[in-house]
Amino acid sequence: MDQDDKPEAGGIRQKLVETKQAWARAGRLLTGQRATPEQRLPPGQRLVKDYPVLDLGIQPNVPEGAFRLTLDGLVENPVTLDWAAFTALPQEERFNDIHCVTQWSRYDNTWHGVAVATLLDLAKPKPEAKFVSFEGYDGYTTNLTLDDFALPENLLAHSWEGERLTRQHGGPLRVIVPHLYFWKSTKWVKRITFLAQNKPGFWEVRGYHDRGDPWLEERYG
Ligand SMILES: Nc1nc2c(c(=O)[nH]1)N[C@H]1C(S)=C(S)[C@@H](COP(=O)(O)O)O[C@H]1N2
Ligand SMILES: [Mo]
Repeated sequence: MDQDDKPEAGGIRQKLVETKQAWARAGRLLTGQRATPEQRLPPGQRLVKDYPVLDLGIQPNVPEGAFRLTLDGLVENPVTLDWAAFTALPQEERFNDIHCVTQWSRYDNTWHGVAVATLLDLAKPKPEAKFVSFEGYDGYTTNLTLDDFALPENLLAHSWEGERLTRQHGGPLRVIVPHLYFWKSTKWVKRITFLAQNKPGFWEVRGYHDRGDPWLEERYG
């Protein structure tokens, strides 16, 4: 493994960030095709059987006992849930495909966790809330519209294929938003903030698309 590709103690993988920013500038991987979700593999994607790990190289250790998830911003009922409170919420299963903007797609993933609808019922976003900002324990951020977040297939997942999520894949808890590129699915999720204005996140301010629909090839923008 190239030295520069290794996680650096206390620092993000700067080379990976620079490479991905350069891809955005160059429009790398764009095929110019458009497809609908009925075509299972989005344009420019390559199917993998393994489950790659993608992050900035900081994989925070968040024991369940130290875990807190905060829902705040424009909500009637701001809440911070500890692990017991989170896992006491109704548990659901989702089955879907995931698509990373670096070109890999993985079919048939089974997740367990809490549906976004359950969290929205709890926090109760105000009518002014139109956007959502996510923060991970590694400092990563991303953004969605509230409409994209509220879709029924989305989950806050603690398990994949019947096992607790590993630390590498975002355990103890990560967001799963399967209809958008996987950078929109925050690992080690810590805070979900409801906003009136859009707040672009880590990759969105580095040349990546604000929405990231794989079937429209919304890689960069
Ligand atoms: N907190 C956090 N979440 C993150 C990232 C990250 O660096 N930090 N990387 C994103 C990217 S680019 C991808 S493709 C997926 C990768 O998830 P995986 O490692 O489980 O494959 O996580 C997304 N969520
Ligand atoms: Mo990614």
